[in-house]
Amino acid sequence: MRKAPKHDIDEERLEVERPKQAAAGATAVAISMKLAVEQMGVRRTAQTLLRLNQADGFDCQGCAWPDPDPSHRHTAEFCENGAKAVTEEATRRRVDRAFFLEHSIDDLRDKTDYWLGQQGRITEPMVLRSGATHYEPIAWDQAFELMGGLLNGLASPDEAVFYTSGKTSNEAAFAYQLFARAFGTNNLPDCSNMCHESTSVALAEAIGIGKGSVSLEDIHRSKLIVIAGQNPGTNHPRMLSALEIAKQNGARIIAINPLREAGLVRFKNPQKVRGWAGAGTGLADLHLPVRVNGDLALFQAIGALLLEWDAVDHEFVRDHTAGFEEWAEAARDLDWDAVRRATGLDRSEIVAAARMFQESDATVICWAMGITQHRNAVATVKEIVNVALLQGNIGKPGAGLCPVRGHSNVQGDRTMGIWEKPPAHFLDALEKEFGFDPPREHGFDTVQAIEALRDGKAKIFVGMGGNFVSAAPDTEVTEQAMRSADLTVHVSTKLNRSHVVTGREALILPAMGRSERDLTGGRLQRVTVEDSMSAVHASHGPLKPASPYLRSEVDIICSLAIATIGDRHGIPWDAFRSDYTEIRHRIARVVPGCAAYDEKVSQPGGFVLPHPPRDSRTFKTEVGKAIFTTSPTDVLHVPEGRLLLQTLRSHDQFNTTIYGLDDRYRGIHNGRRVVFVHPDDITALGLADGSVVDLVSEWSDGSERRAPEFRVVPYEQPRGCAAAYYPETNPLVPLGSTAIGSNCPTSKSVIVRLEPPTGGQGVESSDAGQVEGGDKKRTVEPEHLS
Ligand SMILES: Nc1nc2c(c(=O)[nH]1)N[C@H]1C(S)=C(S)[C@@H](COP(=O)(O)OP(=O)(O)OC[C@H]3O[C@@H](n4cnc5c(=O)[nH]c(N)nc54)[C@H](O)[C@@H]3O)O[C@H]1N2
Ligand SMILES: Nc1nc2c(c(=O)[nH]1)N[C@H]1C(S)=C(S)[C@@H](COP(=O)(O)OP(=O)(O)OC[C@H]3O[C@@H](n4cnc5c(=O)[nH]c(N)nc54)[C@H](O)[C@@H]3O)O[C@H]1N2
Ligand SMILES: [Mo]
Repeated sequence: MRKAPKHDIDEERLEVERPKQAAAGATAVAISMKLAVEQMGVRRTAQTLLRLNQADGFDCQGCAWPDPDPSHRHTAEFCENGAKAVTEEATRRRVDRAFFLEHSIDDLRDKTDYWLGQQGRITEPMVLRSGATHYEPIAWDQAFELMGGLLNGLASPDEAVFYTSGKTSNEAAFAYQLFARAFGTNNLPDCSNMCHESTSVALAEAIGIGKGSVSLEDIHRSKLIVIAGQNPGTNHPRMLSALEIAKQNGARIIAINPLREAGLVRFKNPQKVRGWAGAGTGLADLHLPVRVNGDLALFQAIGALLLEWDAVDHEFVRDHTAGFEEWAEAARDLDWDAVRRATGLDRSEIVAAARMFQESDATVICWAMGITQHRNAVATVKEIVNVALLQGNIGKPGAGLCPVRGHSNVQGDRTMGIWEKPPAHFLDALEKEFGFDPPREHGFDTVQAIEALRDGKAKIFVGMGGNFVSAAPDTEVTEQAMRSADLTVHVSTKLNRSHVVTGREALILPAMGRSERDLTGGRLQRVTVEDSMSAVHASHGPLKPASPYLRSEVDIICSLAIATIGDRHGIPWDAFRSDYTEIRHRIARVVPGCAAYDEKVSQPGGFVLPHPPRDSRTFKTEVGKAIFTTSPTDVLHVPEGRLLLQTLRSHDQFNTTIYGLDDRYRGIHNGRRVVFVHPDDITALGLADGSVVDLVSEWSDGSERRAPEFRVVPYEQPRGCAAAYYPETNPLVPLGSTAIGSNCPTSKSVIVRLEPPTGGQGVESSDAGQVEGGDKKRTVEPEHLS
């Protein structure tokens, strides 16, 4: 019997309690074990979790946080949420042909992402024929034939879009981009476009490479670790172990976050006996409750103070940077009133933080989605770089820039060429290796792909993993765009919303996951991945695949290539899928830093890719030096009676995959449709703890978007800010609202009003109800002060 809630909100069961003051500990172990044993059984649980993140095991599908070097790994080198991610994949539940016979597409469309995901692993390829009410089985060869036929029938290869989510291995990613380019397009959007794109753009411009510059060892040896816009207790729990070591070595920590997240306050290490019962390690020495979107101004202010105090590494600035004088001039002129309005912080709080920078000669700055998903995100990351450059905190032990990536191989996918804007040197290398002329014009990123589908300029969508429909902004527009495609194809492990909001025809191609033994071509295959700190290593799964009909992503891509372009360009697809070593030999010749790739990944623990700023303080920017960037201080203006909403993750989800309905550290149980609001704002808006409201976003073109029925929960944070979970809030983020320079959707700054439920989705209310300042159509534009 499949039993699951149809709606993720259960008003009667939703419970709210006080937020927690510490992360992990014994509860975390108990919870991960309970879920794992329920879905995998005892034997499979032991078999799986003990191989996780071991040098001879498989890489966790959870986050991209690095593993300690092989000699320092624990027997259980995983966290609660890693265990959940593995359980989700290694579950014994199945979605088979009987399931699809039982559930029509209309029926499935009514289910939540949570329900869909809980049904289990997909077991065989399925097709939704034009006009059909149900998915039906299809043989693999016929599926490839169908795809190949439609792809070849396009007026131009640019009418196809090849999306990637960040779990795809390096081998699969390399083969996928090669196929797309050999077919003739650079339309290779990926989840990165919604994630760390602002980081990649800013770092490439400022330091010449779009990746972070630290190793795990640097974190352990750092004197000051700054964690901005990141919630490691939930999203990168193994980072807490590294922070614990750093603390024991004397590091101090500053947390910059509108919310006081449990994982930033105190950590009880579940891998140590002491951690189960004791008080744990206190982490953050200083918490700056910055207003949402205030980080640009905050880092400008920290920089200005360091300059004023002459806490500057003059030698580094002189030898390795450009643009200092211009930046310093702006810093001296900083508008402190604007800083106060943007950050919501007192000058004394910022001074306290800047003193900690001044007193540290080895600072690491970490950041994630709280920084990258804003209109000013690229400028903010550059401001973080300015502060690091000022004190020479790059390319020295214990110091550096540490963007903490999301998906376990999102960084590797980009290294392998999953990029709609490939650099010319990469295309030249492809051309030299494979002898064809790859397309040179830039392709669509995620937002452009949605626009192209919406406008009929793209007609086929292929998703290598992921859940495009739920992850992308502006749900209604995105769903409409997908529906206007001729064909949507998803290579997936589990069912999700993207399988039920489809083009005229649709395919679900079930893939093996990373925990599974890959015997493609009759050989035991391994794959490789790259973590957030540029370390590349091999991964092979221990488990029998969920069904004998699953194929590996590499196999699926190579088979699709054969069905679509055959031996055009003479690319040996068959050899690639019979032995992935053949792909690694090509990676070695095409991808910078990957010479002798197959040999290097064979060493236990793998190898680290070159990073010129980290390795030798070399900056391959336009001017050959690291660049100080000067940006205007901006204050996001929020009209009266409105709140600035950030959309974030609960403790029980991996992106659009919902594991359960609790957000333990924030005190939420049995529900997800909650909106966290400051107690005084609740009163000021005429609402009460427990009121049910619609969230309505208002945009500069006068249009509105609505997400219905959220329960108001009082929660400590700066006045005027609010928070609610993604993906329930994705309908509120307009497609056109993206970061300047990176086109990343602004999922962390959405201006909303809260109003009594209208009882219908997308219905415009003419009544502003209890909300004050009911001038609904007011234009909302960031106020730029310079
Ligand atoms: N268990 C689990 N692990 C995951 C994921 C998951 O969903 N579940 N997702 C993976 C992925 S793809 C990613 S990208 C990462 C995401 O990891 P995070 O970036 O930690 O994810 P979010 O929940 O979006 O959290 C953003 C944090 O930024 C804060 N924040 C919001 N706005 C601002 C702001 O304006 N300024 C500052 N300073 N802070 C702000 C929020 O309060 C929150 O603490 O995690 C990865 N790991
Ligand atoms: N409002 C708002 N929107 C956001 C964000 C936010 O903070 N707020 N965050 C953004 C971010 S940071 C990201 S990274 C994106 C995430 O966007 P995506 O990466 O597209 O979404 P996921 O939810 O991670 O994808 C989950 C699906 O991947 C499939 N899958 C899982 N494992 C495998 C595998 O091994 N192989 C294959 N082939 N498929 C697999 C399963 O079918 C599962 O349903 O969402 C973005 N959207
Ligand atoms: Mo992400």
